Amino acid sequence: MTGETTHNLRGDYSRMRPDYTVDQDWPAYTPQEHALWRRLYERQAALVPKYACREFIASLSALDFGAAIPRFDAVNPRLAAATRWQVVAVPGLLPDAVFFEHLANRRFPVTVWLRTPEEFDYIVEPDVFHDFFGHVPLLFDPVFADYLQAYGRGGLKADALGAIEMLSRLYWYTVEFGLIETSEGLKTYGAGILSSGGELPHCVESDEPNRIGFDLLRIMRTAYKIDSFQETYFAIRDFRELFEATAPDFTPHYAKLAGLESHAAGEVLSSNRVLHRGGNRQRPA
Ligand code: HBI
Ligand code: FE
Repeated sequence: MTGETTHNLRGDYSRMRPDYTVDQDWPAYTPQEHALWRRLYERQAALVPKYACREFIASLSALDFGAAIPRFDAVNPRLAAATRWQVVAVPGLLPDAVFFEHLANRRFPVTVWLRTPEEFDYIVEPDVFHDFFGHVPLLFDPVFADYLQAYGRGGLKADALGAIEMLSRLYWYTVEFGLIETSEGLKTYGAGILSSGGELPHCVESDEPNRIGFDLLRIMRTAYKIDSFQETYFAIRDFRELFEATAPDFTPHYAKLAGLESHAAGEVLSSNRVLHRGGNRQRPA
């Protein structure tokens, strides 16, 4: 998740347009890639009914894209009709400002390449499976869709204020790894979880991680791990809470947070609304 350079990234950035978009070139996917997509999809679709929020489940079954890598131009008319969002094809991770500019204009960048079979269980950079399976279904929810656009606008502003890190944490702990409290128990709406075979059960069933009520400033002060399951998850009550908490201008928040030390990823504070305190963690003697 870095903006400045693209050279160690895996995609082909040589043929993109100035806004980093490319053509999906759907005919170029191989039968092996479509077969790998089906395997990835089947595993996740089997887990989703138990662990995903109902908005995700409803979209996923309506979209029905399990048979092959989806064509972005086939989903776009439906997405436009539902929430006026669009999917655009990109080579991979984008510089922060480019990413935010797309979100602010209701365009979600989806990586075109698919992981290798060796990366079935785990991949570092987002690929088409993570981006499409994890992110696209919730773009059909009107409140979540508005949140993501507001996030993009906030990102452009944060860029100018030197506050990208705080905003990246918000993205991480909501869009990628967020939980939601429902009458049927804790579920997830985070794309990083929804596209992961291991983290989907782990996030709500494991004793190990902390699960804490959503708290905007607390999240913006909290470091995160990119190479392991999360040590702490934050739960919203609904997408409205998320949208409303993040609607005001963050400028005063950034000023307040600037002088403060970060919280470690696994820390629990007395001010937190603790839903579950993680166990099995090594504690200092
Ligand atoms: N680019 N394609 C893509 N996908 C992301 O999720 C992404 C990105 N660039 C930057 C980025 N995420 C992070 O900085 C977020 O915190 C905003
Ligand atoms: Fe993602």
